[in-house]
Amino acid sequence: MRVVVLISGRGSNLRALLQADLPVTFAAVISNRADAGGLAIAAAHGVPTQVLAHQAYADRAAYDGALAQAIDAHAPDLVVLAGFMRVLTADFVRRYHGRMINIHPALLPAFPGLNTHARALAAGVRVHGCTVHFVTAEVDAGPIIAQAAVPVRAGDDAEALAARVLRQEHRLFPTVLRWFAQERVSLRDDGRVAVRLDEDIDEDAALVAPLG
Ligand code: NHR
Ligand code: GAR
Repeated sequence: MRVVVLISGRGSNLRALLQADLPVTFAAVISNRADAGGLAIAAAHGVPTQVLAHQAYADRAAYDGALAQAIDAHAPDLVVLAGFMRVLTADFVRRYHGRMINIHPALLPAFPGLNTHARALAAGVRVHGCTVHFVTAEVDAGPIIAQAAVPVRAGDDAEALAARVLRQEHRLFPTVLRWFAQERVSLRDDGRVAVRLDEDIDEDAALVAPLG
């Protein structure tokens, strides 16, 4: 399975994917920002990198056209958004229907968009987390593949909560990518996600927070 990863920044999720020893080929890492820390991480793993600066394009459609060309040159089976910070046009999203995923730092459908951790704290939720979902035209509204939850703790600020969520992102994203490599995930025609796992299910499993 050939994978192209899109990033904008630090690249810690990219690093988690690259270090997970997955049975996939990372064909390229593409960033919309030249100063993204993730570019050096990719290079250190021998993965080709490319910068496609959005400022160089007249509008989102022009940028997304160039981005699609850059991606398609690598003939990926899957496009992975790992901290990619640009909203993508509907035409672009349609092109990769069923083969583009994103990791979002909240338990969707709660807190789509930006500044999720501060908003979760303001709302007073006791459980927060991260979501891997298929990308559709509506931002952060695509079919959910998997989620990981963490407790919100007394005294948390956005930074502390973000760090707790990020640790789970680094577990969840490689797990989901492994499922893709094993052909266990698909987006059905009715828009629902099928995940085929053979682990036993604990019917009484629950995360309760706060625990006292
Ligand atoms: N595009 C589509 N069409 N659908 C999705 O579900 C997308 C997407 C593009 C990115 C990631 C997403 C997230 O996980 C993602 C999902 C950026 C913004 C945003 O508002 C929102 C959601 C996400 C990523 N970006 C600003 C913009 O004007 C720029 C912000 C910046 O550069 O710092 O594009 O949260
Ligand atoms: C991650 O927390 C990711 O979920 C989030 O940005 C961070 C990127 O960190 N993504 C978004 O907010 C997308 N809008 P990383 O560059 O270290 O992986």
